[in-house]
Amino acid sequence: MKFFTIFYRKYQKFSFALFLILFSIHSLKASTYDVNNNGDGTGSSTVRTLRYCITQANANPGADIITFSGLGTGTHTITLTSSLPDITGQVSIQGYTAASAAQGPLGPSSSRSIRIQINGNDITTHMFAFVGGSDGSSISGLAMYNTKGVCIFVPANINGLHIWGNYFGLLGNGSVGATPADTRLESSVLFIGSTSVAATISNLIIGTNGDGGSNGGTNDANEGNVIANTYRDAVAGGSVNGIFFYGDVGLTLNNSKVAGNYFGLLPDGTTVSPIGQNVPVAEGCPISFIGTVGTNVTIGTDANGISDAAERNIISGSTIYGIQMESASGINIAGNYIGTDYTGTTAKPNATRDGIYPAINIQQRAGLFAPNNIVIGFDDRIHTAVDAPFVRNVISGNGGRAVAAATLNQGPSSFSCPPRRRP
Ligand SMILES: [Ca+2]
Ligand SMILES: [Ca+2]
Ligand SMILES: [Ca+2]
Repeated sequence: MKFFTIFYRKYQKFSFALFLILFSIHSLKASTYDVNNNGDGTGSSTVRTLRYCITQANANPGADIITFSGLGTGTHTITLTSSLPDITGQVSIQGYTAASAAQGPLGPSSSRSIRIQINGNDITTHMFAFVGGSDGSSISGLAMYNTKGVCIFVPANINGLHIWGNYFGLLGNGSVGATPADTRLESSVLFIGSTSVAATISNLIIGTNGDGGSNGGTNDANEGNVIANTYRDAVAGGSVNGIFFYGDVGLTLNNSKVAGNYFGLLPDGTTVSPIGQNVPVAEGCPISFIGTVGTNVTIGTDANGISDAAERNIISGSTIYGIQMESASGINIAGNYIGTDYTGTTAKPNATRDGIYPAINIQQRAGLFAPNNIVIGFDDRIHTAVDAPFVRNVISGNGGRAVAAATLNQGPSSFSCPPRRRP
């Protein structure tokens, strides 16, 4: 009898411990919030707007998932009335869960179908913001357009954000619509960094993450974003870049990459929808760095033997630079097509405005020095001879020179330095 009493007590303790473990696992279990209403109201547990689902995910401890299956078949437009709530916890926003949506690679035979459209409705603030606490989040399968504010704002110290398989400046069907002015983006599209405090951002992946197989299969080829159809309004001013790494007050960027995206082209990889068009002064390019201190930052391929071709960015159709680096360091630019279509053989020029801008511009801003340490193509410190065919950029067909490096106040130079403007 004594034996059984001891056994029972032990078991009781064990079962209580098990209960505590299970309880704590349950309380941190990822919850899924399924959008079933395309309005922009506060919503409720039965009228689940995107705004409601973000609020719920923020309030629920631990990682969560936001899906869109409750909207049913077809294409659904969520028209914003203001910025969505800041994202303060880990969340995976999964546009491809919409009933009629399909992932697909970019290029002329793309089978991609995006069915969730976020119409910015010309709001002048950001659509999404991933702020402190949102580490490890992702956002995919959305078409964001028609805004005077930033589409995705990343102003805080975060570790881990994957932005993949989205269209920016386009409808879900990959077009600019019948009236391109109704879909265009009039602010920098992805704004990485803060305008008020120094930020450290790590493991930011824009496009293909090059893992070969996460996100439900070997879908690196499906993870590229398209950023096109930007426009700088002469009155509103500001810099209208595709991706703006903004470190005017300090931006440290670690282990991050921009890979597998199209800039300035539609998803067919051929049709130009320019970045920075119609500008009275030069402002706006596909990728722009200011004051960014990078470590292991890659634009293009890492040449590690996994998905290296899928990691190529195509950077074309910019009215000025393709890539601008102003006081930036620690950046490898490898394996991209800059100034061509998806084949790398037909010109789709950058520097179309007046032909004096180089495709890649490197310069220092007075008072904001960064030791450049920028590699364009092959570097025997990080690549082997076998990598050479993959890390080679094609920089061709542009209106201006391929690469220029200069200090801001060094002159005379044959290219102009754009005036500094606030975002
Ligand atoms: Ca949460
Ligand atoms: Ca992947
Ligand atoms: Ca790779």
